[in-house]
Amino acid sequence: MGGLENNKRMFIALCIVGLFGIITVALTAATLGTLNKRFDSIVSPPISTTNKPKLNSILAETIRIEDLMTHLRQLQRIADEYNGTRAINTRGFNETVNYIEKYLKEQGNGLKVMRETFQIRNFAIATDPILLSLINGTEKNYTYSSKLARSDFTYVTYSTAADFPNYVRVINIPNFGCAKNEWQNATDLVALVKAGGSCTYAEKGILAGKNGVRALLFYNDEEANANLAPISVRLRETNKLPALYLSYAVGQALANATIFTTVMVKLSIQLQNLGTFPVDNICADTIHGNITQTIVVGSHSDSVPAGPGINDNGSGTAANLVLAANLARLYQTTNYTKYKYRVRFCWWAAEEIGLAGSSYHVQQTYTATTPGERRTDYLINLNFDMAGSPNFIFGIYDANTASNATPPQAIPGSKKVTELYRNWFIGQNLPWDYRAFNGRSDYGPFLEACIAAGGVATGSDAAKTADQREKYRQSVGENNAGFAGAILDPCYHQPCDTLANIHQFGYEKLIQAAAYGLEYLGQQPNLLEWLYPNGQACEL
Ligand SMILES: *[C@@H]1O[C@H](CO)[C@@H](O)[C@H](O)[C@H]1NC(C)=O
Ligand SMILES: *[C@@H]1O[C@H](CO)[C@@H](O)[C@H](O)[C@H]1NC(C)=O
Ligand SMILES: *[C@@H]1O[C@H](CO)[C@@H](O)[C@H](O)[C@H]1NC(C)=O
Ligand SMILES: *[C@@H]1O[C@H](CO)[C@@H](O)[C@H](O)[C@H]1NC(C)=O
Ligand SMILES: *[C@@H]1O[C@H](CO)[C@@H](O)[C@H](O)[C@H]1NC(C)=O
Ligand SMILES: *[C@@H]1O[C@H](CO)[C@@H](O)[C@H](O)[C@H]1NC(C)=O
Ligand SMILES: *[C@@H]1O[C@H](CO)[C@@H](O)[C@H](O)[C@H]1NC(C)=O
Ligand SMILES: *[C@@H]1O[C@H](CO)[C@@H](O)[C@H](O)[C@H]1NC(C)=O
Ligand SMILES: CC(=O)N[C@H]1CO[C@H](CO)[C@@H](O)[C@@H]1O
Repeated sequence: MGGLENNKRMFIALCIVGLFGIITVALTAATLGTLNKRFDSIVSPPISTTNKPKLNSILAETIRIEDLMTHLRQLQRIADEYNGTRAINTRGFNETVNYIEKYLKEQGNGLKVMRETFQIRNFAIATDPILLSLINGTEKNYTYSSKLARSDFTYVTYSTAADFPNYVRVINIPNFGCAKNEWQNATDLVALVKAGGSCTYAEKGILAGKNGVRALLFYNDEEANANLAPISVRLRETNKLPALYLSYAVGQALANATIFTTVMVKLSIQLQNLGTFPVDNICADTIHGNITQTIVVGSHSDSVPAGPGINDNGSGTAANLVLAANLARLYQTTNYTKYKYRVRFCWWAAEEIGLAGSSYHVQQTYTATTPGERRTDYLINLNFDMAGSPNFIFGIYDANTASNATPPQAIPGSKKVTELYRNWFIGQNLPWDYRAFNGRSDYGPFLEACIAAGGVATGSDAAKTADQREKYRQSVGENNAGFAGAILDPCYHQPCDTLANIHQFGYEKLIQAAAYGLEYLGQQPNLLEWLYPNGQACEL
């Protein structure tokens, strides 16, 4: 009897669970239906209204792989013609910028195109840097060598020059130095800070600068990563602090010594004065939309010196060109409802040396007074970079992984952008993955300026897992599933980053997603309120 009773209860429970499932599915369908209906009512599509856009976005429907590849072929031609690279301070970079500008200007009057020139500092040390420590009355002079394996320490690119007349006390920064309060006792001291955590070296450098630190000593604290030698890293070109990178052994010894006693160091870093060279950002604005409520869509225009940079990040450059041209064309030739917001498409220079172009641009907005150019005139930054990786994933920047240092004002909007991209991939029956929202591309300076950000990318130097491959196989088929254990872009930062290094299916879909996101934001009735429910005010 008791058993039967239990079975009956179980049956009822199962029914309830089943019913709940059906209701959930129905609700989801209804939500999607509503979403689609809303799109149909907002836009007067150039495509027949009875044919609801398959991609859930008119702009996404205009994205064709042929157009993307046409631009990439031009970028490859430029690299081939100019010594295999499009890195800054080379002819290949200048020709890339000229190509972008010329193409945008050919799009008629729908886009207002401008160049923004700024100077980049050349960087090289003049003499071997010196590092001395004084612990318990014992002075130690550390070994420097340009061969990292033999060196106790090395210089950090874009360190400032320094020559300490006296010893300065060292403070060991707790955790990883990614949060403001970890630097609170470091004023006027030399800060010893570990690699890693949820922020970049550049972000640690910025926090250190804000707290009046005298110099930075980064150290590699991970025996496990087998790299016991010091590492070559760079800070932002705008860095204002002397900085060195210590070997595992030296870093540990200093960190341990700070626990028991006072540790002091003296350092000397001398730089060559190599002057500066000019580089240009390019931006193109839609002529429609409120200039005090701007959506910035960015990608970067330079490659690393090592290669033509067709996936990294020619694929972003080309995608941004197609988005700009197609939006301008929709505005000019169809009844597509124009967004209430201006869209500013930008191609940032010098991303590869530490986000120099986007940092410069955002820096200008802090002091600008002209309407349309002020920080508060920017509502959001969408960033598209590395979009055609051969072993691709559909990666969405996950704003839930933003570091503690990210200004809280930028978080709610960034999370909504994460969600809108995820919903699109789900709605299209496509697989997707999250990407760390670590500020390591051109959206970083926007986030730091309290501006919401987001975007999609197909991945760089991480490997595809077996589970990921299986997930992709089930939804996009064996041919598009790629390889487990292989890195997402095996040609990352290498000479083989050529036209052959593009996965055309992955690339087209990713940029269709990018277009959907832009349209979704553009069609918000009140984007400012949607992105900043708690207001845009922000202490910088
Ligand atoms: C081309 O690259 C090679 C090797 O990277 C270099 O030696 C040469 O000076 C470069 N030529 C030009 C014109 O930049
Ligand atoms: C690139 O263009 C700038 C001007 O914008 C010029 O000063 C520079 O010499 C050019 N560089 C090369 C390598 O052609
Ligand atoms: C320095 O002196 C302190 C206290 O006398 C001692 O505990 C510590 O081990 C010494 N540290 C080094 C690195 O010699
Ligand atoms: C430390 O070593 C460097 C390089 O050998 C040398 O130039 C410097 O004078 C030394 N400094 C002291 C204080 O011993
Ligand atoms: C700073 O110093 C105060 C007082 O000694 C201490 O309570 C606090 O934990 C220190 N903070 C950090 C981040 O070291
Ligand atoms: C530093 O301290 C850690 C933990 O106490 C210890 O494992 C390590 O061996 C020490 N390293 C050095 C170089 O003294
Ligand atoms: C443009 O946006 C601002 C807020 O940034 C608003 O005050 C203004 O009314 C808007 N202008 C138009 C024409 O809608
Ligand atoms: C746009 O709308 C107008 C008026 O509703 C109509 O006459 C015209 O044909 C439409 N154009 C396109 C390209 O759909
Ligand atoms: C050199 C480099 O990798 N540049 C950027 C290309 O795009 C990726 C993905 O956004 C960035 O992480 C890279 O920094």
